[in-house]
Amino acid sequence: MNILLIYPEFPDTFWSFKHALKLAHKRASSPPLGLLTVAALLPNGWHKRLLDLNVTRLTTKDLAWADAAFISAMLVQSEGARQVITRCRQAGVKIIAGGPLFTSEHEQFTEVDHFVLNEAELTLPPFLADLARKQAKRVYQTSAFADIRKSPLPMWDLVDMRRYAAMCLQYSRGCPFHCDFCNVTALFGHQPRTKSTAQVLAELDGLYDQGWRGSVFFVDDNFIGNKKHLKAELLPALIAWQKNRSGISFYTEASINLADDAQLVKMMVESGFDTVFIGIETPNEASLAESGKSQNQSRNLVEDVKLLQRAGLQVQGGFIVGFDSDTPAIFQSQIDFIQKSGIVTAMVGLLQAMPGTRLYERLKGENRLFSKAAGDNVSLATNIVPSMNLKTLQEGYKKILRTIYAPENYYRRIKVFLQEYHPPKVCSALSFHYKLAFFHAIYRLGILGKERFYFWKTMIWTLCKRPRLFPQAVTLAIYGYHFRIICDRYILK
Ligand code: B12
Repeated sequence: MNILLIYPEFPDTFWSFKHALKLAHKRASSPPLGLLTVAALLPNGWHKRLLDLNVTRLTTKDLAWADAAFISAMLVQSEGARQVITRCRQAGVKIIAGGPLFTSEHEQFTEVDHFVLNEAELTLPPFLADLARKQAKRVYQTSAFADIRKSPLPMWDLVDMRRYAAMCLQYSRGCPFHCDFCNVTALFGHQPRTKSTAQVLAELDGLYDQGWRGSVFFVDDNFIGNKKHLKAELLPALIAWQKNRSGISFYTEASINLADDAQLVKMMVESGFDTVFIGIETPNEASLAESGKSQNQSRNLVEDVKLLQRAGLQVQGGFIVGFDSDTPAIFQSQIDFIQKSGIVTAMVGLLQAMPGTRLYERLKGENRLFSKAAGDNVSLATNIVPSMNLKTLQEGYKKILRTIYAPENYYRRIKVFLQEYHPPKVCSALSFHYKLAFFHAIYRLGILGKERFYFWKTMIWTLCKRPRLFPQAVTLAIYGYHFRIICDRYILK
């Protein structure tokens, strides 16, 4: 069997980082780990090729070679997925689809031959067994969660690593918290499931031995979901792993209670973590209470962020407006919070209700859902009827984006962050691509850009006051360039 593993193209969104990546001559942020895992679950004798359409094209020759296409996508890739499906269909290639998009709405894709939904560790083996007997059904799904200690090593040899900004690795699935708008527990469970330390090290060795140097994204829903296991096993092993290696740093997602555990933070930094994405959501206590985000309540969130920055972790933050408890005062409070915290990469979204969440059920009961959730959370779209007037909400949202991504405020945040930040000892190597990005940044931001005054002011300040942090300052300036393009082209137009 000749198999294509196809990942459709992402649209131009906040999260695609396309404009920033272009400056570094990279095509995408990271490869599709789901498909690499699926590849490893397919029979050894099959010939497999990965086509991530964010870094390469799907040609007629590819389709002529293939017997079947395994497609994976998120909701945000719906349009790209439809195009791929049509082309496979026209070329007579059998289509097998799985991953988050199809798991949430497979009924919409009538041209797909087989849906292998939920976690492939559970649903792919019965599909393959039926296929071998020529009795494959149309849909395979399950409500059970896989034991990821049995997940295979992703097939890294299918990836052209040079095209990506980071590699990825998954240590755990699931989250112990129960925020009412978040679909993680519905998708992956309340009880975090972890891989063994040996598995994680084998995955890292695989990446390292294949020549990867740079950032590795632990794509966990909440990396600190099982703190005990982390502190006793994984982190000590990562610290030891780093001792004989260089050039690898880590990045992950975690909840704010990370700030309560100094030992955990110290161990994470020692093992090479330099960035963490945290769902801050809102400085409005009433909205935190309303959404069940108990881990963020009754604490000084700005201080928590600063504590992490001082310890060596850059904090990226997710923010939401549009909770029932939000009044129009929320827009300025969010701006003030973001500016004060020095969270440079602040992803602000309108509240949306995803199927499977408590929020979705509540609003459905109150007749306040008017369409399905858009796949992209940084946009003017929402599928809920907010308690605040929708126009007021959207205008307030625009005000937040306009303010926090305006060069003056964005570069001010870089400074606030760099003043606080203590860089960790373990760092990513400054690659050729980084140096290339640096020269492009000088040209695009420092010469052509309207922001050039703030750019140079920040760079000169950094060189004088925090010279070691110069690479971070340049990288953040490049991210800002991407965010501004997305805001101007799609959100604030
Ligand atoms: C890493 C990640 C990203 C990376 C993307 C990296 C990449 N190359 O794709 C980044 C940071 C860019 C990203 C961005 C976004 N993401 Co994201 N992301 C994730 C995250 C945390 C991990 C994905 C991953 O690699 N998992 C590990 C692999 C092994 O699991 P998997 O991909 O699910 O694959 C398994 C199964 O799904 C299945 N499977 C997958 N594909 C296929 C294909 C076939 C044929 C078969 C048989 C099976 C199969 O088998 C695999 C093994 O079990 C997930 C949450 C999660 N826990 O999965 C969210 C998640 C995928 N993201 C999500 C969303 C919504 C987004 C954003 C829109 C931002 C947002 N929060 O709104 C943006 C959109 C991207 C864009 N460019 O605009 C949602 C998707 C929901 C949906 N139904 O589409 C998820 C599920 C998070 C959530 N809480 O809902 N994301």
